[in-house]
Amino acid sequence: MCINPSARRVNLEKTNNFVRMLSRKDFLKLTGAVSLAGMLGEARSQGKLKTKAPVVVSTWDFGLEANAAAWELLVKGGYSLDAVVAGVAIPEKDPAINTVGLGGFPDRDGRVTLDACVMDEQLNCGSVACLEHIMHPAAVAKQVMEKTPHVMLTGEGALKFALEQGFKKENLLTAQAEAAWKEWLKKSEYSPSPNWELNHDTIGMLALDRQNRLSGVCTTSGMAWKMHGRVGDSPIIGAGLYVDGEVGGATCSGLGEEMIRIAASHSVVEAMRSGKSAQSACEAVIKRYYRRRGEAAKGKQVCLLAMDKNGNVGAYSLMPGFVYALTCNGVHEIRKAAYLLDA
Ligand code: SD4
Repeated sequence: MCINPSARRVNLEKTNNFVRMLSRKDFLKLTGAVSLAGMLGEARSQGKLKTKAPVVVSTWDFGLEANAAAWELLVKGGYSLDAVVAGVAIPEKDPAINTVGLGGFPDRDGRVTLDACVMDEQLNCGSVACLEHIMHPAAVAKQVMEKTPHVMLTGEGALKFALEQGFKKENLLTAQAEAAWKEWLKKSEYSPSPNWELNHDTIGMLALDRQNRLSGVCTTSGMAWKMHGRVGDSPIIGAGLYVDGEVGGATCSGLGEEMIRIAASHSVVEAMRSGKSAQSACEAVIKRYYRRRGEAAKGKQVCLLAMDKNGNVGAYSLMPGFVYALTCNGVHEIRKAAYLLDA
């Protein structure tokens, strides 16, 4: 079931425009960065350099603009946690993106409810779930982490806290999202299908800063037309996001219920801890998921993105279609993830 084919097109057009917008000066900077990248690669292979910092990676094509915002802070020596929250604020405030923040598709009752979490290299973490009326749930999650003794606030409590922190109460249901919801109401069928990527586009982002501090964020409006109160994987520490500065971090996108079952992000980090690369850790977790779930996994999508503590990145999904945005050495690029099953 294709919930809103135009949503994806909007994202791709925006990505292309963003790449086109790079000026000649930017291009020269990028070209310079490429030769610098070559030198860095050589130094690394000679064992002189350990990390690729700064580096930032995020899910999906809209991650390109989000990475650019995070990158601005990272190159100035900013903290990775600030960078990831600033990065995802871009899609969160974009009304044309129907899967994150403002403009997110509502639940079956017409309410836009948002899930988000953050985590840093020291295992500090914060989360909000089923938060209404606040455009930047990731920033609220960071406040939960920094200003409360708790990890997670939900619903009314999360909203009350956000307002106390000075966040503005807003209507997040755009006219376009409301029209799509009213169209859906005519049949009121909810059945996640293999065309999942038109329905599920969470942004998860991981960044390593110049001081080799690794942080992550995950933010989403969750599944369109979900039951009111449904919480996905995205605000669950260990499912939608996990970071351990000793090892690396992971985040995910796709059908949240499946990610929660396998504590997906935590599983990837633990696989890296046991010696796997970021790439083979993602592959091992998806393969184990499929082996354990078999028929029940058919038609579902699970997408994993990881970065180890040195900035090496891995990505893998169950089904085709998962892309991610990588920014390293000042070069912004979209990469296709490898996958296990054909559609
Ligand atoms: C959820 N995992 O709420 C989220 C949706 C998603 O890409 O990932 N979209 O289930």
